[in-house]
Amino acid sequence: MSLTARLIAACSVLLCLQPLLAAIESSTSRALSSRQGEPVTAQASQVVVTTPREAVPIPGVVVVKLLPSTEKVIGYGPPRTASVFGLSSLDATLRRHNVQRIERAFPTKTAPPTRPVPDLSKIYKLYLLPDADADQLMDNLNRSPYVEYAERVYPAYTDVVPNDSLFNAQRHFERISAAGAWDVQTGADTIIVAIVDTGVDWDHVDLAANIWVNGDEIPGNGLDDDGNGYPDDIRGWDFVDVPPSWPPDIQPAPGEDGTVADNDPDDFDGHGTHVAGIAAAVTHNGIGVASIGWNTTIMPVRVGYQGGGEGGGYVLGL
Ligand SMILES: [Ca+2]
Ligand SMILES: [Ca+2]
Ligand SMILES: [Ca+2]
Ligand SMILES: [Ca+2]
Repeated sequence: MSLTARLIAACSVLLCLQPLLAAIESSTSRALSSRQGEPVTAQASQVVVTTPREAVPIPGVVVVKLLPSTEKVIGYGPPRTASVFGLSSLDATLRRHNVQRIERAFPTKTAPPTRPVPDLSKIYKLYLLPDADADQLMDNLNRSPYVEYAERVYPAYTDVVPNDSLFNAQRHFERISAAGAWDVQTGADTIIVAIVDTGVDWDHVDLAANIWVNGDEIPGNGLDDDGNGYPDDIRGWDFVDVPPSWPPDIQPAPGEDGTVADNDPDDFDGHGTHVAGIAAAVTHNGIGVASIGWNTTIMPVRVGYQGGGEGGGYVLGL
């Protein structure tokens, strides 16, 4: 096998290598699996989605919009304390459901608009006793020939917003509507994402709490306690083992760990740490950045290195 085939090199930045990284990720991830759970990439079928916040209508309130023809009959609205509209069949429905009060939903809109804008003057809030059957009233009103629509009122929840100090500078979350997704779920530490890259700065203050821990491995005894083929792999693995026979321009950078595979997948380049932060920096901890995965678990897998050439980084052809 030629050197070129064994070593895939030379993107100006390692971002160019993400498709390759994704392709080799699955085999590497399987190699590092443990009884704690298989590492996974963020595929939708593998993510456990929690139940969204249940939408519960506000009790005792129904909103109704009258048809324009109805208001021509009854005039433009009752006084604020009224409990009837002044139209016998409609009022009979309100009395049957013990409607206590009628108010305009938009108090300043007391007449139809003179411009071509939505007519808010025909929308009313009906207040019932809290234990009244508001759904039944809504159904009855929707069958009335005087009503355009009737509906329940639901509370509007604010989106989940993390408190990380740099969150407001992370404009990409807006573009993917992340806050809305976080209302549904914010990740889980049971989901393990293998970051197959240049390693991960695993003791970084905004990553350390989310780094995978191999609970089946006894650290520091030189043995492969969990039998997965990697001794002392307590937080991932470093596959970078560039032989000295390779050309100087694709050797690891001076001072960079890169000639012997080992159990320390630390990052000398920075790219893998950046990717890990996007996926699962510790989020809502008041510092640093937010991530998509909040408290999702990161498994550092080092297959790339900084190198001393001009390409910006190299990835091993595994
Ligand atoms: Ca092991
Ligand atoms: Ca061990
Ligand atoms: Ca290492
Ligand atoms: Ca953070």
